[in-house]
Amino acid sequence: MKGNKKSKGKIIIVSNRLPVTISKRKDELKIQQSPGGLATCLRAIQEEEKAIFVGWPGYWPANDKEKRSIENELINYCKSYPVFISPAEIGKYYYGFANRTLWPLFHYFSTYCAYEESEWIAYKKVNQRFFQKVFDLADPQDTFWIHDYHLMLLPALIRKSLPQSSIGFFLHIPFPSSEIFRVLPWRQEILEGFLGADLIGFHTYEYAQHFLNSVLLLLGYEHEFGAIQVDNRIVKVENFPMGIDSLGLKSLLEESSIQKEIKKLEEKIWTEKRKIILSVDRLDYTKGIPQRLKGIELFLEKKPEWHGRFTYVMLCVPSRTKVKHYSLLKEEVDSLVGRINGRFGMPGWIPVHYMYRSLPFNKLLPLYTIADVALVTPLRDGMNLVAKEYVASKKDNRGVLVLSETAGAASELGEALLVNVNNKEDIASALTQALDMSEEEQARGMKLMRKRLFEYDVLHWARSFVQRTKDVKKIQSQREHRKLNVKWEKKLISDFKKSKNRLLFLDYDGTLVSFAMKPEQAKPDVGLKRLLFSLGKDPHNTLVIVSGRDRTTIEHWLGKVPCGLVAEHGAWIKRDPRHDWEKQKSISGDWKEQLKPILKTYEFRVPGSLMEEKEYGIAWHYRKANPELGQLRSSELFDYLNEFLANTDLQVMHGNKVIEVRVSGINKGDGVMPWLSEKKWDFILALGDDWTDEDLFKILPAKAYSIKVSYGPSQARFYLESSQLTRSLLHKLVRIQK
Ligand code: GDG
Repeated sequence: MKGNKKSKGKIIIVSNRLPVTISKRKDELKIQQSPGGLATCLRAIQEEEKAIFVGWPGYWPANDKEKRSIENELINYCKSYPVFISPAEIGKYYYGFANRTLWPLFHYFSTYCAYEESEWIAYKKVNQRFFQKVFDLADPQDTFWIHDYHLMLLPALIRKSLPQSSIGFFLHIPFPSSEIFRVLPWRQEILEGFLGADLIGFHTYEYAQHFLNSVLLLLGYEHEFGAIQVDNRIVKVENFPMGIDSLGLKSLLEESSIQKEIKKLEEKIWTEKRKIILSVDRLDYTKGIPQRLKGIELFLEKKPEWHGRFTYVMLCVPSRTKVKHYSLLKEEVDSLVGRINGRFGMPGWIPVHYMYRSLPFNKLLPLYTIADVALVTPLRDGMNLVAKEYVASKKDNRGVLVLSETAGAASELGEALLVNVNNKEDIASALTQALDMSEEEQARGMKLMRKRLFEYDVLHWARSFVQRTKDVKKIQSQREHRKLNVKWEKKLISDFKKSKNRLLFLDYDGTLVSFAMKPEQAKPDVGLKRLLFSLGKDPHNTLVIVSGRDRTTIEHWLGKVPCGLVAEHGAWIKRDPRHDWEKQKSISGDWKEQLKPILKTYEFRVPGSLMEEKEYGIAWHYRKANPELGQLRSSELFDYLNEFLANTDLQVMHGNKVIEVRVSGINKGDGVMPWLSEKKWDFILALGDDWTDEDLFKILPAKAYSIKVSYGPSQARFYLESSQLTRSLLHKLVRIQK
């Protein structure tokens, strides 16, 4: 890593492919623009100042000299830093794991997936190689923007070595439902890879939800409005629908060579008097090409009046030809085209004009412009930029887009004719509707879609993503300031040392012990008891354990420790081991009988969850339940109970994997009052991890050391990351006493 601390920070854009590709012809190296949606986007944001690119240049140099010359050339030509990957590695990492495992799985083609250990190893190795490259290039202020499914391990690799860095990750393909994702043997590593980022972006809200569900189901992390707490960081998950370079496309359309090409095509159409239907895709099984052809075939069967009156121009760009399913698809498409043209073609007319090649964009654009209908019918597609480019090219607002409802673009282009690609009737009738549509109706839809595309173009997309990544980092660093760091810990210890009247409030679960699957499993170990004894017996200390547990359990576990006890969140207090329990408020427990059947129903509906009855409260724990179901049902129960108990003296709390009902006015703040008001203390320490501890934190004097034992919003002055760190802090205090 470079040490240039003065740098204001650049954006390091990392993707599998660089926006340019190197090739060698007749001993001469050529630099060309890379094909594909991502490359289109990268070129558009190249103008963003201080952005550099890291990626594979698509070429393996013959020797070191050639390697160096490529490196220099790419840096000077387009601020691109190549990561060289050998042909053998490309076979396993790119054609293998990325395109034989991740691509089909994420597009719901799970039966096409190969699960090859050696390909996974290659994937890890290449991600590591990318890491090394970005590590060498990075300055402390830089922002990383990592793209797509080839590099899902990279965020965590960067996070591990550069913990303070600002990292955004964007997935260009769909994120599948957790039921699909969970079949991946390396699902955990992949999710952990993602979570190295500060911001994780998807094209649609649905993909983001699928991701959040997988994280919950497989790693157990809940989220709040798309924010996941990972160790001491917040990771935000949001949707950023990618736009296209609408303005670039508009100005390209005005170029005279393009206008000439458009005119030429229009004259041909005018002579032939045929409507043009267009499709443009990589030849990929996700693009629904055979399904679309079957839809066309049905249309031809049902609508003889259209025979000879349209041409379907089908541009298929060769893609991943080394992967078996792609060559099989090619055979299927060839044969379907042959069958349709054979069945319906006539002298002077063939219905499907099939081009299996790539076209330069200046040839593609005139095709968009003259097409009456665009057929964009993927079975699954992250976004689909062709649909957007088609609409953006329609300056005169003429034309109809037929769009698959399973393309990410469908959530933004609702005015298109949306179809279910698996239903050929649907495609055929959308085609009829499109070809018959009046110009007024075409214009109505086009205008709305175009307005959106010009407002939310690719630069808007890129800028908002990068800005959001930086924002998340800012939130992180604001929270970071509250950490009980070495400096503050020293101050706490020295204040402790100087003081003679110390009051120590310690929550139990999550603060002194980690959470256990069942509430009764979290009993104190010998080490903890010893630690509490040492703290409690010092005459300068008044130690109070402040718990939500029932008084019998807490007394059974800690009754002999020289300390005060608060049970059931303040319903009961015990001044010291010699005193009896005192009731804080006179309350009847009759209401519990009414609530028990409700909580029992939830216990039954959510396997693994359990109801716990306390003397003055009742709780439903779901730590052991399926995380997704637990989260869902707990929100449902929480809402239900709040409504049910409105205008009563009861309150509902949503704690850490628990919903609890108790009498209002009983809380940890009130529970500790007898100690707090007893005398003037010269040192107060309060440690707690949960929502219920907030009542305690907020009544403490400003100088008290209130510490939340987890990262998240709190009234506490400081936070610590774990119960282990709590214990280590307490051990330091005990050592001072000696
Ligand atoms: C991935 C996701 C997501 C196509 N043929 C030619 C050509 N193209 C250009 C188009 C368009 C791009 O390629 C295709 O973009 P897509 O979005 O349709 O598809 P993917 O490449 O699979 O991209 C996709 C995208 O990432 C962005 O996030 O939308 O869902 O799969 O720009 O114009 N360009 C040229 N000649 C061609 O023959 N020059």
